[in-house]
Amino acid sequence: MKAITHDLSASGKNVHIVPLADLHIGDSQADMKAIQEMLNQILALDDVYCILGGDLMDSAIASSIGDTYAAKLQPMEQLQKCVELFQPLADAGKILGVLPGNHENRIYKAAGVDMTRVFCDQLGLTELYSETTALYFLKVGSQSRGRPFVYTLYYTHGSGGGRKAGGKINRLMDYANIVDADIYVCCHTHMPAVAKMEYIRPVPQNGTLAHVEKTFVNTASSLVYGGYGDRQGYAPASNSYPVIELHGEGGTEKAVTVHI
Ligand SMILES: [Mn+2]
Repeated sequence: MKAITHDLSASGKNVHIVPLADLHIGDSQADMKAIQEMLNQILALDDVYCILGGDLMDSAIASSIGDTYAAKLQPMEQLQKCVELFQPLADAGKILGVLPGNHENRIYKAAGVDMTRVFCDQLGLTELYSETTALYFLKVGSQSRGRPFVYTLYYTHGSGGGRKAGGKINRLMDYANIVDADIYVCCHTHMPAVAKMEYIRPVPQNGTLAHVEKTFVNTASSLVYGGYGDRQGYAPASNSYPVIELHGEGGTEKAVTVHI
């Protein structure tokens, strides 16, 4: 787990984070038009950022379960396409972090080449790359006394969860056993969802109990139904990516709103 700090408080406004993952670029079912539109929006809007959570490149290789022959782009072309798509966002400081997914890891396992690391090196994002998971400290907006709010966001590509919605939510909320954070984001399950819980955090400085809220977010995929998922009997998945809004405008209480 890599700790990364970003100061996003310059505007004094609320900040929006789009957890992008599971684009599966190269797969014949990846919705390239929708991906381009999403990236254009992130680029065009102030105080909107993204974090890249893996499976950007489908990386179907000879030894993997995906359909290598139906792929629209081969692994090298997938890397080039990703660099081309994300270059403007990287240049504009819109990418807060990058993680690999199990799909890119197929190439690492087969050949020892970390495609996500190569992607980051090409975009000048090496410092923002974690080969496992990440915990982001995000400074946002301005409290009533002038200091920024600081949100903690744990981000993982994720694994497991099974096929059922309940199993995916159980897996997501289990990440609270690993680290204390305001927000937990998991990718991989292709099921956009949000859940909240309250948590009691003792404050040793004054002997009180702080009731804090934890927000759990599952992000989406860009795959339209057909191909591998159809053949394997997977249910069609929504392509609506959640947007996480971090309150930054006044008061002293942190607040997280998730729009799906
Ligand atoms: Mn995955």
